[in-house]
Amino acid sequence: MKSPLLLAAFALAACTPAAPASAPPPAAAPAAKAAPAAQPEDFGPAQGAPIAAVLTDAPEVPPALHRTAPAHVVVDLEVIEKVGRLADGVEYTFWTFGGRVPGKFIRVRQGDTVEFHLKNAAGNKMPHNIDLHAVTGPGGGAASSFTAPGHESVFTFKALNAGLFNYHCATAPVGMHIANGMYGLILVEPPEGLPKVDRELYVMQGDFYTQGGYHDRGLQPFDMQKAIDEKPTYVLFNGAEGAASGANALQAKVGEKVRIFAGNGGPNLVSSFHVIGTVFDRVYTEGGAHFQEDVGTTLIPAGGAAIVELNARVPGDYAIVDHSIFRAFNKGAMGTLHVAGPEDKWVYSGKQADNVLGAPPTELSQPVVAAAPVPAAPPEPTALGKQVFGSLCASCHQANGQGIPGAFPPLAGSDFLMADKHRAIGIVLHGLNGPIQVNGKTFTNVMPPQSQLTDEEIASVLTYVRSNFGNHGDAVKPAEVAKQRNAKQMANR
Ligand code: HEC
Ligand SMILES: [Cu+2]
Repeated sequence: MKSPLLLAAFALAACTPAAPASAPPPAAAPAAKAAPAAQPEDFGPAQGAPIAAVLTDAPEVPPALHRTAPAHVVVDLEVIEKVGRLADGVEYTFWTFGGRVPGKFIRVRQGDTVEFHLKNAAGNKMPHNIDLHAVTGPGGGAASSFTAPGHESVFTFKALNAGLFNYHCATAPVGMHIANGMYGLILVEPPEGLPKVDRELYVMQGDFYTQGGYHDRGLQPFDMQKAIDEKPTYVLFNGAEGAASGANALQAKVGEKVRIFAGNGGPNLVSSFHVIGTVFDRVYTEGGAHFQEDVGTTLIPAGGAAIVELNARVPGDYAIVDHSIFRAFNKGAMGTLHVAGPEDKWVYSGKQADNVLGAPPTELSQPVVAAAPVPAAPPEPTALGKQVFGSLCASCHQANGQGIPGAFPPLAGSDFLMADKHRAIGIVLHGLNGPIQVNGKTFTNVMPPQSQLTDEEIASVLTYVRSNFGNHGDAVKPAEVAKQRNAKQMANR
């Protein structure tokens, strides 16, 4: 007996104009084949003359389409291999879709017929292709777009699914092509478009693998082993350190609804995408059709994307980070959203007080007025002292000993440090629990003891800080450190 489903399919096929005149038996005509016109993703034929797609470099986004019918859209994208800035003093040979990293932003409408022209510039050394995650077809287009330098490949696809999609080169070694910057985003708008916002921005993260270390200068070659080990030297927004901060910061105004198309090219890392000091009112997770609301940090997979929206309400600089946070502070994954406009104290007050808490004043809290004695010839800072300072003290007291107001007192020009050599030894050995006065400013923080250092290390680092950063003090000897260490140990017996 025939199943009711097959019978229904047969009946449908019989009354569809596209069906063959002599209908084959139901078993040979599965439902999907029988009624192509009834597929929900068929948006009808392209209307009007072909349209050239507007392509933009980050952080610009092509304007919303506002089209009411599918069109035949032509995308012209050229691969360019070129040396560019990775960080200050650091250069890299990027392979790009359109001359920059990330690649050009492409915007089409669901149902569009997209005629894709991939050009590989004549001066390039490598063949390239493109895999667009918005494409339904082998390799996402890669199977039809392998292109030698000086050539152009053409293929056409129907944008069946709406969403924000990653695209990338998929030529072997694929990871290397992506690591060199070959990725970008394509937005397929739903027919009704995305809800209106005041501003749209394009940000894309990528991890980079250089043979030198972070900030090692010069032209840095790609390091395949680091890439295989997934140990990037840099994690960057928009292809270079500072490409989305400082003079390149993303701009918005108070009162605006801001939409960020956030991609992650990888090749390896997934991104813990966050904009410090904001909440995403909406996140179209993974760039898909549905949104989640009220999100702090969203995960963007390598080869993925997310659409995030926020209301700019309070002026200021908002750091855009990969909240896998060492990447932000030590590998470059830091951008800025600058919001300009009037304050809204109702939403955020700014600092209202700085109150002193804690223990009653100790002897250390007495202001030190005596100036440091100036010896005739300050000792040469030893290499050891400089090294201990750089690897330990500088993390709190800062690279040039300038400190951080309200948190870490300065060692540079510090009256407190210079007034008493033996007290300084005691501070490094046993730590310090304020309040103290340094150059007229009160500090009420805690410095942990650094007694893991040897007598020689403590003597060297104190000699170093007491004879650098504008200080002119005499040397500290290891025997002086040993004496205090032993005295404390005796006292503790
Ligand atoms: C974890 C952070 C931290 C590290 C690491 C650290 N310090 Fe401090 N240091 C502090 C803080 C905080 C204070 C102030 C404590 C207070 O408010 O009472 C301080 C105070 C001092 C002072 C006295 C105040 C002044 O500015 O003269 C000296 C001297 C000093 N540190 C030297 C060092 C040296 C040398 C090292 C490296 C061996 C070092 N510190 C490492 C946090 C640190
Ligand atoms: Cu490539």
